[in-house]
Amino acid sequence: MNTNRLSKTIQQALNDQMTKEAHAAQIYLSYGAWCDSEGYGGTANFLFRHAHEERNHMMKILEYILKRGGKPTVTAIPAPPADPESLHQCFEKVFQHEVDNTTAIYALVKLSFDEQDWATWNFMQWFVKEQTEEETLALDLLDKLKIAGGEKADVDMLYNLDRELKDKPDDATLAQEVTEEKP
Ligand code: OFO
Repeated sequence: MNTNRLSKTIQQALNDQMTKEAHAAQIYLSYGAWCDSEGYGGTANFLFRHAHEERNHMMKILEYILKRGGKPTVTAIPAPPADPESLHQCFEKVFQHEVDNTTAIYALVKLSFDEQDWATWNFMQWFVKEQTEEETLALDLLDKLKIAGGEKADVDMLYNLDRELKDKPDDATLAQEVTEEKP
């Protein structure tokens, strides 16, 4: 009797996404290590916390495959990309990474829709919302750096920005949470 409620294609796609989340954690770890080695300890702290979040995303998918009667396969994680050359480039890479991840999440949503696997479609909605939040967070980093002067930001500006990031909340406010009283 087949007790796996996931099709082969969906299970494979979920498994690939699980590895992508582990890869994302490595990317944040690696950028965090670069930041710290360059003296941006506050930004490193923010990125290390984010690496932890990505591992949680990985665990959610692993657990989902198991709970649907499937079998996750833990594979090797690709190496993170090369170090950034500046804080500005680091934030750009973070933003681009999140956009790429959103594309992968949307592909999984579409696949589950096409297969009429509503359980997986429903599960993936959590990730759709999470990606909106993570793109907002990454855009916010770029905005803050833009105000500080972008590539031309001076040492004082970068110092203050770095300190601010140490305590930056891990969650962004989404548009649907906004009210007139709390824009
Ligand atoms: Fe950075 O997000 Fe996972 O899914």
